[in-house]
Amino acid sequence: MTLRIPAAPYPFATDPATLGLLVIDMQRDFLEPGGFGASLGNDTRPLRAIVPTVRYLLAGFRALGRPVIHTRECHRADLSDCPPAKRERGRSRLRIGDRGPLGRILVAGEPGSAIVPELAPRPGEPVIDKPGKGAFCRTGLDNLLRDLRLRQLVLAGVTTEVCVQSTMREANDRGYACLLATDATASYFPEFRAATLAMVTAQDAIIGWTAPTAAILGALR
Ligand code: C5J
Repeated sequence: MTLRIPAAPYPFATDPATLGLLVIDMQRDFLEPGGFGASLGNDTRPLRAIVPTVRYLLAGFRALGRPVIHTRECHRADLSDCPPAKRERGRSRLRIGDRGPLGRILVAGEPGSAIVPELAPRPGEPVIDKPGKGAFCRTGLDNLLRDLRLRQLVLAGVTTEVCVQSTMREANDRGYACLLATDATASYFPEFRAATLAMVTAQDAIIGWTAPTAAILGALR
């Protein structure tokens, strides 16, 4: 069965049996004051603002019985998977692995690395911990998607131009057709979000498609 989801730059044709939802890095470290994003001087409010929409998208996929996969950007406690070039980047006082108000920054198992409670993974939903910006880098995501027989992804999460875009590009190169939910993704920089939405859809979907959550769920229902 092929459905057409109204999307930019043209409708996204999908066989829902091959479609899953990938929610990127909706973690306290990016969304809350005291976390990694805030330590870099960012205002976290634009990221918090999309929580209800991501929740609605999650609820839609769960109700349809389609797979939902979550990611978290975080590192092992010994930082053995954090390249020095990543840890040393920037001029912030607090670095990855340092103790901040939400525990050790971007370290697995610390309070800051958790997905915000409103979007908590349900039992059985895979959670991919990733040391990089792209979710395919040094993770088992590709194998997981193959095991689940997924060939198409709806993407949501933060931040649009960093981890979401990196992951969408990696997925596209691996042969997955990607649809980014425009109102379920956010950036600390609204202009970077807008630029990303424009650049992924340019040249007749060079990286993929974009559509609002209501259009995605409306077509799938
Ligand atoms: C960043 C992310 N921005 N999840 N991570 O460092 O986009």
